Amino acid sequence: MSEINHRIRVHTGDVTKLAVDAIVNAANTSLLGGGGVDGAIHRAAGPELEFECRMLNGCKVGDAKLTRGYRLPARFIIHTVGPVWQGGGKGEAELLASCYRRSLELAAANGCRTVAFPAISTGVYRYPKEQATQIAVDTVSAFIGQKAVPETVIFCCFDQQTAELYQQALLRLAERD
Ligand code: AR6
Repeated sequence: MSEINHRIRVHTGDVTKLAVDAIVNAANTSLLGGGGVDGAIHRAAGPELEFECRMLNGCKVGDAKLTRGYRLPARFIIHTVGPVWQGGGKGEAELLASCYRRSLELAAANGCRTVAFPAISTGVYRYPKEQATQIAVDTVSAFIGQKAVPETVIFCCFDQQTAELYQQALLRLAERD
């Protein structure tokens, strides 16, 4: 197992429960809340979160913005906007990779040692799960391979099937390195 593999974990459960330095939100360009993990994060963080988000003037697809975590156990929330899957020919892969990179850059800039990601774009935005998992693992491993911070990245999967996809991708990564 490579050093990078030791810095990546897979967790099955609700990302709003994790006491980490930052959790990542799969938001939309308005940053004003929605369904899925975004709705769960806004409900758990409380109304102060939307107040701070209103001052951010939205977020572009592939970019990320940081807020406080309010009532969450996590100190910060990094809001990123994944691409809507449109068949794969509209730059979706590069935009999804950019979500992970920009989120990790913000985490590093704010001294976050542990960051937890949900599977961005794989719900309402319909990105095929296997492809999205590969992009998440490749982008995160390339980033942390170059940087000491974040020390640990958690892929927080809502269901066991998604967790298994991540475990398989991490196994391939370990075999490759
Ligand atoms: N913890 C961890 N993962 C979760 C949770 C949770 N509490 N809830 C859902 N997931 P989605 P998207 C998983 O739809 O595809 C919103 O309305 C879920 O099983 O939340 O990027 C936004 O406002 C799936 O694997 O995000 C946007 O409009 C993954 O999180 C839009 O949805 C992402 O599903 C973004 O769509």
